[in-house]
Amino acid sequence: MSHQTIATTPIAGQKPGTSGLRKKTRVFMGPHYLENFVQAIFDVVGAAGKCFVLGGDGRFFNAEAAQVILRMAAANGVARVIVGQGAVLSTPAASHLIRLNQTDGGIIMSASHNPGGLDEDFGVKFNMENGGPAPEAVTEAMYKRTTEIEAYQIWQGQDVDLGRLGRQHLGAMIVDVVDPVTDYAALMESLFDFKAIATMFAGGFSMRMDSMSAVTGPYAVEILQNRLGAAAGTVINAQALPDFGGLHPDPNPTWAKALMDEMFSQAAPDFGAASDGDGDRNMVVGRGIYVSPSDSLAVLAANAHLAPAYAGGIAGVARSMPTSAAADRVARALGVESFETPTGWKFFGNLLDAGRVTICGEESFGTGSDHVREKDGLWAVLLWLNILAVRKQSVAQILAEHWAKFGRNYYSRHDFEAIASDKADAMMAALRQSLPSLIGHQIEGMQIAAADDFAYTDPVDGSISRAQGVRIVFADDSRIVLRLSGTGTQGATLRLYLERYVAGPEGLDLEPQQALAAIIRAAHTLAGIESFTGRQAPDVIT
Ligand code: VG1
Ligand code: CO
Repeated sequence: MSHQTIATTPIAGQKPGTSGLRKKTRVFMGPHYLENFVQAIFDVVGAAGKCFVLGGDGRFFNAEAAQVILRMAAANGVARVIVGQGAVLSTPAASHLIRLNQTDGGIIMSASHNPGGLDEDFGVKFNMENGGPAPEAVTEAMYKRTTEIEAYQIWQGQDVDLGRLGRQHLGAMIVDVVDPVTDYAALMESLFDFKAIATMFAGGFSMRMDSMSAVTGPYAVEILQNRLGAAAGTVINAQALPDFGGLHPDPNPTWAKALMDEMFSQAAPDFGAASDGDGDRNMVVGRGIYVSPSDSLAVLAANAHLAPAYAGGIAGVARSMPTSAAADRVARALGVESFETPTGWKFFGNLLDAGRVTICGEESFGTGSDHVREKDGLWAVLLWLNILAVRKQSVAQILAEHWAKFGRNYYSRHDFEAIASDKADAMMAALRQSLPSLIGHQIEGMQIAAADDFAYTDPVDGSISRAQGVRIVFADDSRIVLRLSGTGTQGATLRLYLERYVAGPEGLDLEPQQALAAIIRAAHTLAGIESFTGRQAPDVIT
């Protein structure tokens, strides 16, 4: 083994997006690419004497990248790294290990819901000592460092045996290989009433969990089948594959279509769920009824007190700006604070650390709480199960009662994928320019009451994040939001978010696309989607 200082030059474009640096796998495998970024991480957060967690979602190049990161950590003077066996950790499990072991942070290898494989995507992100994604100021500093990097440190020599549990050494650095599931499963058991859920399963309650050939397979099998007694075969696509079986590990009605079909069939189980590549997202489906993520957040907030961990009530609720306002109505009814943050889990960290909120969520199938500092797919599934076990009602009944009490926020997101970046940028620029003139404007029989580009001032540290998405709000609180994705690796993805509130008691059972039809038309007209991008219809509707 020898310590080497390798000369390098900056590589353009190593700018982390909504959730870390994501690129094509071949780009990450290119000369110095991974090394430059990892050195930039160590240069910004420090390495000497520190302790980090390391793991990833098991996608193609995960294990090789882990060896490089470990050899660089050793050469940079890191004292100890806690690695998931096989270099695998779900994102929430990694967040938990950082907190449990009070480490100085962690490196997570994942491109989450993006497909995996040699010709697909890879990603790396850094989480802080609170377990949460690095805030913008830190990721900006990492990016800046990549633009001036001249060398990186690495040990040449042997690999760590990541299949073997227990302690090893790499030079002077300790490497502790841990089971990826054990600590996480224990955390879940400490939060929820496993006895009540197990009793429900024992009573014949049926469930289908689609792990989408991604990281949650072993977690879901251990927790749902082994600990809670759900029938064998409850978890499908339970084996994590490096290319996710060639599918999109994105838990939404489009990519989890087999699950949707089963849940809407004659033989549907009582409850269905799916999770994404790195295990932080969840989709929840009842027998014959889909739960929109925004509604799921609201229902979880309204019912969290039914689970032991939240029996004392919740401090507050936070949602990302494009997420529907359904959760705000729950917060108001509970008499707790609610917050609207930019897209991306990193914006929830300060609010969670400060104890201002307990439950957070995003419209993109992400919900979580103060138990970790990431969204957590299985956590959401277990909270739903806990609620179902206590209320002894179906998902459909719970939603119907929720809407009857709070009204319904009809909601949908339309994604237009792989648009030429210059066209998407031109569309957003023109839209931003037109905002002041839109206020008071009539369209589709509705009046525009407000139009702006969302800027967020963090209530805890005062940091400001601008240009987080265009909001067009109508007089009846209906809403159009447009922003460009920060997780894609090819061209631009336009996300169009649509929302309309109906107070009830009439009109609570419409089909969402129909309920939103006028708002969808208005969005196309106001943004000129077709004239700028050539697209008439979205690629994915959720
Ligand atoms: C998307 C979602 C966002 C989520 C992010 C990371 O970002 O919209 O809500 O936090 O993915 O999720 P964007 O910039 O593409 O809209 V994950 O599960 O991919 O880490
Ligand atoms: Co994810």
